[in-house]
Amino acid sequence: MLIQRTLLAIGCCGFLFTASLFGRMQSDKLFSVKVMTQDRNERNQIVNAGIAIDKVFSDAVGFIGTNRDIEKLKALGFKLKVSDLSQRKFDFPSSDQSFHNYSEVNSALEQIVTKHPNIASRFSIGKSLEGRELQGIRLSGSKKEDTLPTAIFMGCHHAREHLSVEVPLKLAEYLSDKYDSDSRIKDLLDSREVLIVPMINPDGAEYDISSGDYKYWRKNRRKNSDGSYGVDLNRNYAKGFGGEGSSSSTSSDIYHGPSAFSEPETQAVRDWVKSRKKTTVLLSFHTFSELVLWPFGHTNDEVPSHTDQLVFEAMGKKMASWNKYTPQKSSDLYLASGDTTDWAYDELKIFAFTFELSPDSMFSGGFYPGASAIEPTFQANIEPALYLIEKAENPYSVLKEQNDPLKLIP
Ligand code: 0X9
Ligand code: ZN
Repeated sequence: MLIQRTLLAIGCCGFLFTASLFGRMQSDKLFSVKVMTQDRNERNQIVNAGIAIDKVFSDAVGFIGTNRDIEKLKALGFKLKVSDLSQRKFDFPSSDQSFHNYSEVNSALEQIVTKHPNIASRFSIGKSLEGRELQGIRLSGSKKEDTLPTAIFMGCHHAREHLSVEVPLKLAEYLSDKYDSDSRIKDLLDSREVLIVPMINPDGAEYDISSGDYKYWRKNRRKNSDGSYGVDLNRNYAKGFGGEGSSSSTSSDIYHGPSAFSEPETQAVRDWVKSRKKTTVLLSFHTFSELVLWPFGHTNDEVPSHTDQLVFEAMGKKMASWNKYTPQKSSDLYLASGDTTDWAYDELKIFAFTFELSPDSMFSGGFYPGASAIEPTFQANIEPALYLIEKAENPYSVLKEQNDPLKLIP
């Protein structure tokens, strides 16, 4: 079967990765790798080898990895196309300055509160491993906590996914700026709580930009027992912990950590989300690939409630009709165990989604698409976000609307 795989004819220059990785140890050298795959089973074989897939194509997957990853996949019989990232210098477009680092995120949140003290307040859900406050913003016309239906938005579980910080941050600015002038937003915020934590993994995000070059860093900055660094926060939640699509190898980009919720960042999310008892919907922003994903991701099984499955599908497809992303059940992409949304749904019955934001592929900038991607990506996701906030009142109402011919008219 492997012999039938054809090598994709792509020249190295076809890759648009722009990373200067001088100073890395030889063993750390990074490669962009395209692996020819025929189906989901083969994609799952790859994640089970400890690889963090970045992009799924119809006939291949792409990832950033080391020589060890490449050798593992070769031993499994996969055909690969490898491009050495160290040959490429990262070109710093001045426009990348408009991405927010950790302290800029906090200043931006503070500015919103200063501008809109009537509806906005800051909060912290806890501290990162290196002691950074995991800061968030609460937006609501009501001062009373935990009385109104609540929608939660999070960004940046993965360090290098900087666009996933910008979109929830812009959402906070948008909602607060429009409150006085836009009756739809005013009505929504007067009848809901919106909680936004744009940077769940500040240690990783800061590390990724710490040398002036992007480091393609994904995990947090846990020093593991063998001296390697990082736990994949999106493999560290409890549901399906340690299962398919996660790795027990500390050096893997999808290392799940020593136990479920071993990391302060995921503990903070767990305790905070659990404490917000009126939460019905949640959206965790990631990049990239332009996908709308819903549980389960750790198993090919459907969620146990058929009604909930229909709600996930209806909401996911509706949101995808606006941002034009591909809607699908997470496990149809590839299996990944221990992610935020499987836990939030399983434990708390929250309708929890993952968005893989723009760009659509590594050929259009991958994790580092440049700041020109911020505004269009945000614009594409305003309507999905407002829809989610609206449906926080009663997610099950989407089933009725689906059958209501009047609501089918856009
Ligand atoms: O693998 C992940 O954690 C997410 N993709 S990313 O490229 N941002 O790392 C997807 C998580 C949910 N997906 C699946 N269970 N397949
Ligand atoms: Zn991610």
